[in-house]
Amino acid sequence: MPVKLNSRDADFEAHFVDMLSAKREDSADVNEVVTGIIADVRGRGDTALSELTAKFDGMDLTADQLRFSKQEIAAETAKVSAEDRAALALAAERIRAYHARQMPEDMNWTDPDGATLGWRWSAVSAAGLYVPGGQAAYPSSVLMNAIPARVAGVERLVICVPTPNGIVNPLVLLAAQLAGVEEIYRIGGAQAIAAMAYGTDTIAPVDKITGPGNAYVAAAKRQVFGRVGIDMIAGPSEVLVIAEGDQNPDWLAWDLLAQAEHDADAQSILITTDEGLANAVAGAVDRILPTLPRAQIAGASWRDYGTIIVVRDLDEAARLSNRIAPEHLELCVDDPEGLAKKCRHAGAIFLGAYTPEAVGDYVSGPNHVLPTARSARFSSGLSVLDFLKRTTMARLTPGALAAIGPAAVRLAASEGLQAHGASVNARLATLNEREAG
Ligand code: HSO
Ligand code: ZN
Repeated sequence: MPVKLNSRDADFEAHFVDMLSAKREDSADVNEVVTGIIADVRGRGDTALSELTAKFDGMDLTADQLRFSKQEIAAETAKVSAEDRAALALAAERIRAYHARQMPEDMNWTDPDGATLGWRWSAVSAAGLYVPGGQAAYPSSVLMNAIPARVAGVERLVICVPTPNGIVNPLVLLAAQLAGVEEIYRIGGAQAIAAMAYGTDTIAPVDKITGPGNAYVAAAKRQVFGRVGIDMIAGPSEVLVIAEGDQNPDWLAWDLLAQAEHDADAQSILITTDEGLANAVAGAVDRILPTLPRAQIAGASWRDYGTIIVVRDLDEAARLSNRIAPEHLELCVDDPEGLAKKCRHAGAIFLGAYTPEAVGDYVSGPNHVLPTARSARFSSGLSVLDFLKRTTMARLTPGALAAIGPAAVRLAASEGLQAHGASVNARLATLNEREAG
């Protein structure tokens, strides 16, 4: 049974804290296995990749078969219906347009001391995108990872996707094609992450690895971090819906179930000011749930983590929402913009009854790779910034060095760093001589 809470109840705070601190994922400790796999790929390269792919994915591949050929990609993508292709193309274009607006500008100014300062953005040279195989292979996630990289200006993009027993999702390959990715390898797991981080004879290493994966992939991303950049380690997905009494209970039930069907560890929460609506939504979920093909997954999520909270007013809803810091926040209220101003900690906000999260998962444009497990308190969803880095710039005129250099000399002396001070002083001395002469 989902948890039902009322903020007027005396024990509400204790129950709410329980809900916040509930651990939703018992991620297996796979660190040792992953360390072994990474060492193996570093040591034996493509030979290890072929062996591990035979072992885990039941595929016997020689090194030159690890990469999908142009002909294979063409043959697979040709299987996609015109309707699916058009839908994916619309999604790709909308995601591209949204992310194009995220590109930050370089800055440059001259301060009163005569120092010209600024910073410049540049893209990482090569990025690797991990795409899970099987059921969790979402073509939409390929677009959400690859398009921001492209928009940022990443020159080389690589995809690794396992094909257990040869099973390929043609839509994944089409999404890659729409995002302009041609370098695709049929490898998965920790071995794919190791290959992208360290490189093999066949796969040149990348600088940044993004994309979701199972416990092995997550552990591998953690272990190669530092050698390469990574995006984030995503936990199970969550939605918080805040609704007023006049909302359609069926619509809200579908929204909660859309989240629940992702994963038995996913969490769907409804906060409402109206007890009647709370009951109506709970009833609608119970009615709809058994009809879903993924009823088992959604049912487990709703039973174990589903939560309905009745609150006094929307201010209280916003305060609770900020404590939850949900990955997705739907505001099904009359003044969603007004309420959104009070909701600071959320990965993505969906305003109004006609903006279900599902539209954001695919086609609205913002990224669907978002901070989970309350990490929206301090982090953001995937964006072009994840594929860019900043280089700071400074140029001093002789006058600027004369003005601020002496302070550097002082600080160098206080840190006991003689050469630092001398490097500035040598120049100041020349300037003084020039002035004297
Ligand atoms: N809601 C998921 C993304 C997704 N939904 C992909 C459908 N496909 C995490 O934001
Ligand atoms: Zn989704």
